[in-house]
Amino acid sequence: MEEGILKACGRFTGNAAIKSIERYGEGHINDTFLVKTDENGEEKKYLFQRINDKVFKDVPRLMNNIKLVTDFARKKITERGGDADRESLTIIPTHDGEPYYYDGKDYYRMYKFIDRSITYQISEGKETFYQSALAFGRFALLIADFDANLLFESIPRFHDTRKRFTDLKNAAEENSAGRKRLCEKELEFAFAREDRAGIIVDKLASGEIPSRVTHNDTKLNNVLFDAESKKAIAVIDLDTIMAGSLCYDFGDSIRFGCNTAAEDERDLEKVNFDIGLFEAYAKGYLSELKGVLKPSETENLATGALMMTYECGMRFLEDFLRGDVYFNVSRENHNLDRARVQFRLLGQMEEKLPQMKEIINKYAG
Ligand code: ADP
Ligand code: GN1
Ligand code: MG
Repeated sequence: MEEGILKACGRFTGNAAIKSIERYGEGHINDTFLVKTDENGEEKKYLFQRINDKVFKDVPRLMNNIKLVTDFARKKITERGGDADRESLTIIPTHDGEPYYYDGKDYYRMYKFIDRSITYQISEGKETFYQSALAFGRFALLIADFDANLLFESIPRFHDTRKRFTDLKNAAEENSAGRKRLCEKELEFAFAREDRAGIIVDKLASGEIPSRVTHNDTKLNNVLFDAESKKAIAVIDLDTIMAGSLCYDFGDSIRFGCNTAAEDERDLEKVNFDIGLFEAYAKGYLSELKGVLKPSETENLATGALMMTYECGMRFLEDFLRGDVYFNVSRENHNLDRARVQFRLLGQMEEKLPQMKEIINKYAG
C-alpha cells in the first residue's frame, strides 16, 4: 500500500495496529479501502477513503455537510428505535477530532464499516430493487426536515441538465483528447434532444417542482443490504446531499436499476430497460412517499428517469471527450461504453414513457 495512504490511515486508527488496507467497492469517484486493525487482539474494520478533490473542490465544507447530515440522521434513527451504527454512515474523526485529514496533498476520511453488508451492481430481481426503493424513500423522509440552508453546494449545478448539455457541446468543440471522431453517433443522439434538457430544471427554477434536501446519487450501489436477510439497511455516499428534486432521485435509481445489464456493458443487446423492475421501484418508493409528494412531483417522476439517464449519458460522453478526467475508468473507451448504455436505455424509456406514467399513477393513488 502507498506510504501516504498508510500514514493517513494512522491519523484515524491511532495506536491500533493496521493489519491490512485493501481496495473496496465499485464507486466511480473516491478511492475506497477496507481497513482491518488489531485492537487488543480484536479485529476491527473501517471504511477509509481518499476523497476525490478534483470533483469535490472544497472538502472541508463537504465534510461539514456530511457531519451535519449524519448527526441529524443518526439522532432520528436512534429516536425511532433503530441502530444508527448500522443504518447510517458514521464519521470516525482523526485523533485531533477532525472529520477529515489533509496531508498537504490528499484528503482522507474514515467511516464505521457497516459489516455483513453487500451492494449490488445490477438489480438481481425485483425484490432487491424494491428494497432499495424503500430505503431511498425512507431516506428522503428522514432528511426531509433538515434545513437546506445549512448545506454547502458540494458540486455546483450538479443536476442542471441544461448545463450538462452545454458542457458536452463545449467538450465536443474543444475535442481536447482527440476522441470526437470516435463518438459522432453518440453526440448526434445527445444533441438531438437539446430541447428536452430543461424540462425538470425549469420547473424547479419556477417553483412548480419543490426544491427539497435530496441525495442526488441514488444508484443501487449506494445502498447497503444485509448480507443475510438481503434487506436494505443503509443509504450511503452522502457527498452530494444538496437542495434538489425527488424526481431526479427517483430517476437516478431507475436509470441504474432498471437496466438488465451492467452500467458499463459492452454488448448493447444485453442492455434493456425492464419495465417490471420499474414497477417494483415505483411501488416501493411511492408506498413511502405518496403522502408527501406534490402532484407536480408525482407527474414528473417518470420524466425524471429519462432526464437522469440523458444527463448521465452526457456526463460519461463529456468525460470520454475530455480524456477521462472525472469518473474512475479501468479500460479503454470505458466512458464511451457507459454513455452508449445510457443512450440505449434512454431510447427505450422514451418509447415506454406512457406506460411508466401509468404505473406511477397506479401506485400514487
Ligand atoms: P464513491 O463516491 O466512489 O461511489 P462510496 O462512498 O459510494 O464511493 O463507496 C464506494 C463503495 O464502498 C460503496 O458502493 C460500498 O460498496 C462501500 N461502502 C461505502 N461506505 C461503506 C460503509 N460505511 N460500510 C461498508 N461499505 C461501504
Ligand atoms: C458517480 O460516486 P458514485 O459512483 O456513487 C457520480 C454520479 C453518477 C454515477 C454513475 C459525485 O456515482 O453522479 O450518476 O457515478 N457521482 C458524482 O454511475 O459525480
Ligand atoms: Mg457511490
